[in-house]
Amino acid sequence: MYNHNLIEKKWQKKWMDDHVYDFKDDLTQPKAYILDMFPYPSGQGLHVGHPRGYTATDIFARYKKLTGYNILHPIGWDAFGLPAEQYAISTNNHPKEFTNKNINHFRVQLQKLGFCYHPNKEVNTTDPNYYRWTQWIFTKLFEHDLAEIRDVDVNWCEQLGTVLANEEVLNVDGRMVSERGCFPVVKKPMRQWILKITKYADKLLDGLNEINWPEHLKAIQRKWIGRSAGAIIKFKISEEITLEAFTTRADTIYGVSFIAIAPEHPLAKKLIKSKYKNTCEQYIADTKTKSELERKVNSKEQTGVFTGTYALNPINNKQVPIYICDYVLMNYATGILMGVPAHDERDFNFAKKYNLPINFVIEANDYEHPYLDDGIHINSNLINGLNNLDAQNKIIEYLEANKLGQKEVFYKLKDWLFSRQRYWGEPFPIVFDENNNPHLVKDLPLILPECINFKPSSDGKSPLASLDDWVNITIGNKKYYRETNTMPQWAGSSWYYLGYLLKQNDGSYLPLNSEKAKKIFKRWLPVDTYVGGQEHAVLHLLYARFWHRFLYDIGIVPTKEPFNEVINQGMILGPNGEKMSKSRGNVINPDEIIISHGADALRVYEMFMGPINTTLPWNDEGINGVRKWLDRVYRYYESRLNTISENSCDKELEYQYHLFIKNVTENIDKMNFNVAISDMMVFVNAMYASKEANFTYMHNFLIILSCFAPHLADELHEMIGHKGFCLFNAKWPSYDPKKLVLSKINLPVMINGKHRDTILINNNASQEQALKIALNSEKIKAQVGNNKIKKIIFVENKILNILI
Ligand code: ANZ
Repeated sequence: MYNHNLIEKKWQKKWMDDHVYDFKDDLTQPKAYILDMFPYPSGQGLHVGHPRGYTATDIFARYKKLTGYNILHPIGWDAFGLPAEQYAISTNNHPKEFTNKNINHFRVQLQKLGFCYHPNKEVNTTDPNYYRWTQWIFTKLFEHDLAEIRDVDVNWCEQLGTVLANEEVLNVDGRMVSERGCFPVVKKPMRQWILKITKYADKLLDGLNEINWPEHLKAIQRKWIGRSAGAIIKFKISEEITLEAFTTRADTIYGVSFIAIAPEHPLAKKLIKSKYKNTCEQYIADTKTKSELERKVNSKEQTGVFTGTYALNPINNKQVPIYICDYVLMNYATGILMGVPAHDERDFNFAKKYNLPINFVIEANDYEHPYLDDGIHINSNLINGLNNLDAQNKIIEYLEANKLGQKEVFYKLKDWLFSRQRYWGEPFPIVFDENNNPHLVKDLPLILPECINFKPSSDGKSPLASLDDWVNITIGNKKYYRETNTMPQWAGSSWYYLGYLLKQNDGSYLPLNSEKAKKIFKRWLPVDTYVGGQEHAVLHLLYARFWHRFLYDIGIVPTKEPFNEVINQGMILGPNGEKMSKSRGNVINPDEIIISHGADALRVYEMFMGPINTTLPWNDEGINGVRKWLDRVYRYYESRLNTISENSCDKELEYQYHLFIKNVTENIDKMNFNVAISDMMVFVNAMYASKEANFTYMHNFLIILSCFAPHLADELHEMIGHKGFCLFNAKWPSYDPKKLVLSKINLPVMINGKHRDTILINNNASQEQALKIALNSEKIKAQVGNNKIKKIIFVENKILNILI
């Protein structure tokens, strides 16, 4: 058994001392930007899930480097924001010192895994030199009318003492809870900063067509953006009041039997006739206690109350009753819908319950259930005989011509709620004047002030609000007060892949808007391969795409999209097949595995478990097996040290070698790392099976091994005579296709056209050689017996037919 502790420490020190992994740009080489989703440095340190994606990118980056690319493969710290702060609070620490301590711990852990991250490219979102540019991007968004302060119904989380973005709220059994910590979330009106991501909805949709992401990931983003094209139709009540309903099914307009308005709609109260006042007001009050999710999810039972008012259907001037219904959501489209029970599930349930007419306007086989599909329109004067799409177009045309409605597009995507009532985030570069108008602070960075009392409060005020000296300032002789909310965690992570490119050796950053930065972006964007967890499908990946597209629009970056290829790595479950968690007691600690089995074994095991995108349980026997294989590799080199030579007479081994290089290269290129490892295993068996110890094969095998087990590979490389050279700087071996011809082949032997045996002969063997071997076979001997051979038909490498 090799001593992994000794070997791994030795090589980590050498790589560090020799600056092996420092980033240098060589413009003569093509670039490969291989990115990991950077971690937030929690106090718990790395778990075994982290090295899965990180090992995959490490292997790929090393492979790219060995095949002649200039690689950028950086890491940094997503250190502002809720998770880091929450953890600091729960362990009674100040986020600042705590974050720095955790970063140091994470860095050491990553080094122990032998990753080739560039030490001179690390970024930290809490470094004022970094967040100066986070703030700068905000100022640009503000200048372009994409950031504004607004009264909004926010997701308020009492336990976290802050508001949350829609993307940070989960639906668990119909209840709204925070993504972090699973705490209850309620709707509450507050004055908040929002970023107008909805203005970018179409650009974000179009951009998806340009990039090489897995289809399911694109589908998640499309669904989240939720583009709905339809029409707004005007239902007149009186000269003063008209209700505007949004529909994606204008073709069903002849089937409308009621109008439904959201209980929160400002017009709702105006529609209530005195006779219905009590029931309606009670209903509106009851709705307030229901969450949006409850109203959406509870799809079986649609309820509502009649207002006593009617509206005119503009297509036929028929009177339709108006109901207040909680299944109509105020914050989607216009908050008013036209009810068509015959062709919509919810409207159907509603009509049944309140005995409203169910008028079919599309032919159906069965008139007992709503008909939702395409079909021939009936009972619809203007559009009888047309299918859905043609009917829709015709109705919209008619409505537009008569000013009764118009085409409209709505999105499920909401503007991005961008402020948090927390301490640990970037301060907004904003001051308000005496009239509460916001103004930009141009002198950046605006440093986050020291704050002893940093814990969140439940009154909705940010901890920074208590710092009177900081909050109140005088500019000229005018009084201003500062914005005291901070930015969410997603701010710093929305552009960090640009931050790496700007990071200088002296720790400073090139200005994001400089000409030099532009040149670097031109060379290095987009990110070629981005690996991370699927939990970021609609959070980070959407926000970062939005910021990037904005930076493209203002001429900062040259590409529309930031990440060309995204790969979601699967999770590693506990040995019992359940998600790893402290409470389940099934957590595997990578530090312990590094001590017991070594970092190389952990890396190879995590890649050998299965394809990178699959979720799999940890298995102790698996890591033991991998370690045994690494020992087998070590023993091979150790035992052949004295017999290594350049000679190669073993044709079988030569063939195996070229086949190995071909297969392993193709598999690494496709990121099939588990298959690449079995290619290595097969080749090690072939090396063992040969009497020869060929220097070239042994050397080139180590170059490939160095991607997976870099410490062991460098150690063995030194053992076979290369002192002081690191394989990181080697050149990927190539194979010779001419050598990919088998040295032995199986030849079928027929007697009188009937298959009798298969013999092993040399490749391209002659008829005589083949016949000689065939006639030695017991099966063939038994057939031929004493018979005279009349004729022989032989096709080289294909067949031998003996006629008797
Ligand atoms: C009439 C109709 C007839 C509809 C029919 C559907 C089928 P998506 O595709 O999700 O955008 N709707 C409109 N505003 C709403 C709101 N604020 N809350 C809840 N539902 C609302 O859905 C659009 C459809 O959802 C609209 O088209 C409307 O019902 C309803 F056979 O109008 B439809």
